[in-house]
Amino acid sequence: MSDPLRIGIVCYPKAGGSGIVATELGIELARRGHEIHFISSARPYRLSEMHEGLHVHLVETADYPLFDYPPYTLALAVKMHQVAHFHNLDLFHVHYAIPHAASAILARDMCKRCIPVVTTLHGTDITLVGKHPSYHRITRYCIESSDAVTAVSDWLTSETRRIFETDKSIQTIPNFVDTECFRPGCDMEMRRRFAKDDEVILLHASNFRPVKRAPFLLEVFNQLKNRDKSVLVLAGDGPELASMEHMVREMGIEDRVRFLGAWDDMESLLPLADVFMVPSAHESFGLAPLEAMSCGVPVLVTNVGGPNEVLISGEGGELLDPEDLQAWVVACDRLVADKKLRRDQGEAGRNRVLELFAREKVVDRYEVLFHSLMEVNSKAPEVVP
Ligand code: GMT
Repeated sequence: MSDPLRIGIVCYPKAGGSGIVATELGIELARRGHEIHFISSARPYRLSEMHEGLHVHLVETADYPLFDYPPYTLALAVKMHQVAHFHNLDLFHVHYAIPHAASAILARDMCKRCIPVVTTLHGTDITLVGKHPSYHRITRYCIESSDAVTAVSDWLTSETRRIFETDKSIQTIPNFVDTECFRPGCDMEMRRRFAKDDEVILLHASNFRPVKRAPFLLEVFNQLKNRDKSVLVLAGDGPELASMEHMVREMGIEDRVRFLGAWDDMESLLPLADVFMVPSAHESFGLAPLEAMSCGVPVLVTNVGGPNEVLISGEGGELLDPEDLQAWVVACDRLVADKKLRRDQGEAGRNRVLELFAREKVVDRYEVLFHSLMEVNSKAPEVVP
């Protein structure tokens, strides 16, 4: 084993991809003997059990009548500084640029020793929030001031360079999945809670934000030739859900669409599905389809962004133009009608995940990066307080 490190990981605690990746990374690093300190506003979702070497530090914001909003970014910087001081951290690894990278840079400046900051860009921190005029300059500053920057796909790396006109070195390290946890194997008893044995389950899971374009799936479903042989299952919670319930009633397809709400146990739900669908306007990576592929479920995914690096059309599913309704209807009908095609695509997808996105291989790359920063740091002059 390489030298154990003490790492402060900052992430959003909610059920979003960036928080999931940060948490799974921390768990695996702790398993490898590193000491991991999660610093967040709440216990990270997916951190369901504690393992040796894992610690959680909650950020507390103090409110005051003068504040319109309590300044979380500052409270986070202070907590990071405290954790670095009391636990002698070697580095900070922050997930999602805003505001985590800004807090990390402040915390690094407050520390008497030099603690490298690794910023991992996940997607909307660049493509939606980071490019907003209110955050553009600070996001660029944070990217350029980080000691190392990673992005979850080559597409996100080049979008970052384009949007921020920066030539900062950005290393692509893709997302990963625990292929033992996310594996094929359908629990028929559980499946019967959603569909009859001869019905096909089409599944979508997301945070139902506009970028996911989940309402489009209702249009696809409504036009399927094989609609009466299938059930559309929608897992997750978010801003577009209420209007989708209304659309379902308008379309008269209530008996074929199941809304599950927020769903924690994705590794049990995904293997029940026959097809997994994500028609987003863009995805920097697409962690949910990766987890579906790992479960041997064929996916239909947007062809805008990182999914082009995760999937090859015909090997695990299809990449589709998110605006092309007919293409989605045809691709979906084809899979609904053909069980063998679903099985072949599912197997090909699982093999691709095992080859390229298995947790062990990807976490090795983070470990190499962290150790390279330690080497650079050991050669840096002492910072005088
Ligand atoms: O925007 C979201 O849907 C959530 C966001 C997150 O950070 O929680 O997801 C982004 O990061 C994921 C993990 O790296 C990626 O798999 C998603 O593709 C990405 N979302 C988008 O780019 C829309």
